[in-house]
Amino acid sequence: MRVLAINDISCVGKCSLTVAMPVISACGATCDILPTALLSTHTGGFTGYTFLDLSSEMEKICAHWETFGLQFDLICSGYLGSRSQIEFVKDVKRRLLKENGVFVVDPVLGDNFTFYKGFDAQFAQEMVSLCREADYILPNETESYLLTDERNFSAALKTLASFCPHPVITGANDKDGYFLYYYDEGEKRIPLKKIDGNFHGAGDVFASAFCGCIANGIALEDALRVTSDFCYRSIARSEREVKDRKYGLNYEKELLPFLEDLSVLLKK
Ligand code: PXL
Repeated sequence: MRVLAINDISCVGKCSLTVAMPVISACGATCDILPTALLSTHTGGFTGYTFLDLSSEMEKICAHWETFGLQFDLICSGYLGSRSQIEFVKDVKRRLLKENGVFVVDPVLGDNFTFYKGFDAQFAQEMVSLCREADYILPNETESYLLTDERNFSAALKTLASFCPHPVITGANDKDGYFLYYYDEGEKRIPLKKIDGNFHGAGDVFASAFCGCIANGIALEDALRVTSDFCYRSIARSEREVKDRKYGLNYEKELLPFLEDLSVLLKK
């Protein structure tokens, strides 16, 4: 199973590729990478970070892979630095995804009902056009709002389902609790345990573990349940162990129990 993770390298802060590579590899899949940008840290909470756009390298890297016919079973995209990169990812899907391959889009746009630095409404609209090409999309509650302009989760999910067959809203604060919403021939909701606060990088841990499950052929509901459990345990551990939350989740010691859950599903 060969996975391509398209995301940035934030050297410090445990997000994007520094999470995708260990988590997807631990699930037993090959995780190749197409880096979109190189940053000294992520943009959420650090100041003075460096940012090197890698768009021109991305084109050359893909052209080289085509010379020897490289193709992927699953492509997942995350943080994209510009509207032209979104266009390019559509092109990568057409050129490098196998015929029955799976395309997962984490529409990284923002958190706490605001855009991350450098993103705006026009960028969100471009992200909608990428979501239309995906099999699964993984917005958080802020991103579900920024993509649909809808704060009601049932309504947002319905709009997201008009973009792609399997939207997943990864954590939704509803009147009656905290839920994961997903669409699988109709609206489905899984209750989640909630730890208050903002945990940077949690979306990347979720997306990576989810892709690891899907790459192994795990059914959607099972994949969402073990992925959410892994995220919850990683957040709970981080709440205890991490003083400064911009440094990301301490997910590493929760990998083993997650892989045990995954191996039970693989024997099903
Ligand atoms: O975790 C999402 C993310 C990924 N990559 C970069 C970011 C962020 C969120 O702030 O800044 C560079």
